[in-house]
Amino acid sequence: MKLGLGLYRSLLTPDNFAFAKQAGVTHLIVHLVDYFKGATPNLTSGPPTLGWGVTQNQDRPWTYEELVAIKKEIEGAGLTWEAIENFDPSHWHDVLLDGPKKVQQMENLKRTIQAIGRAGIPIMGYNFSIAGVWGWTKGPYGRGGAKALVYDESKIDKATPLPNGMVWNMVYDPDAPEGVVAPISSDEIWQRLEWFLQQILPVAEENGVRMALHPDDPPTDALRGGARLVNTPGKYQRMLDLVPSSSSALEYCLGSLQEMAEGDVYEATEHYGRLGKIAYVHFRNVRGKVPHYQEVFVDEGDLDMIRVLSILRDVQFDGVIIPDHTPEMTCGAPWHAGMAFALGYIKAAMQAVDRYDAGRVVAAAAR
Ligand SMILES: [Mn+2]
Repeated sequence: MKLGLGLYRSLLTPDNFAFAKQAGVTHLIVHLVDYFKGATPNLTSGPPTLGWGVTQNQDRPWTYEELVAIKKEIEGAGLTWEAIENFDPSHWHDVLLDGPKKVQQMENLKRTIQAIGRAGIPIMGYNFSIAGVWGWTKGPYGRGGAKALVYDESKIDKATPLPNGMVWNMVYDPDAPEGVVAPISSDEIWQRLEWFLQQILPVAEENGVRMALHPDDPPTDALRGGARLVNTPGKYQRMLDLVPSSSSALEYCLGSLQEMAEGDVYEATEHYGRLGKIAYVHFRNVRGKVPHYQEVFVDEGDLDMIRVLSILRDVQFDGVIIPDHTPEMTCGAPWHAGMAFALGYIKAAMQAVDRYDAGRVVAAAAR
């Protein structure tokens, strides 16, 4: 198991590379969608861990040259680029929405996967979602007043329609005509995913890239008129069976899985881990489930993180584990402090499960 950190494009700086290395990180997951465009990054309050804004790539696919330039910087700092996390919504809004540019955007996505493979980046994480990560509130709800996210359906109207020009919680067309996106059924979203997988997976296989799907966050039945996709752990299997491929894998988000109304995260981890389908892990803890849950520090949620790690060790998971969004701590660098806390916890937990007998750890966790 390897320790990683997720960084946004504007955070790919020498200081943040040093921060990562100091915490024992060896691998980076990079979000190339930059939520800071048009606004000054406010690093004292930290980057938005969940995006909202206007996309800016505007149909321009990432190029091989741009990826290689970023890779050089990462490797120059002694780190390894493990994965890109998320397409820019402007690259594939019509793939998600079944819109008129769908085929053209799909061809661009294929070229993007070719560039990613050629650049030697092994994983492309994606979140096949209409509404995206939406409906949460951020406030001083965490331990000791740490700023953390709460999802409470009694406080929102989860059917609030999605305006035209928006998908995945970001605006891709600020000039879209007035109106809202029509409701999307569960069958429709699964058909769209199937078409996407049929198109992308052969190209991913050919180019040595694994496509890793993030589950729904929040994992409700539907959000903003769009049915959700992987909102139970079992639906990950449905996705894998839809278009079988050695390049189809999971961006395994423990927090999202634990938020789901049904399913057992320990069983799921053993199942998907044994299949070798876990591409990388979002290490996040949570208290509660849909329709009401709260993101918490990794040591205090409903999920026994040490037990999960011991299962990952038992199934010989050899990939990268990164902190996910984490409560922000009160200091001059709230985001960095939250990450450092999570990284330190994960590092210690990895050493513990590596060094001590599997049976004893599991037995202790089950008591
Ligand atoms: Mn996640």
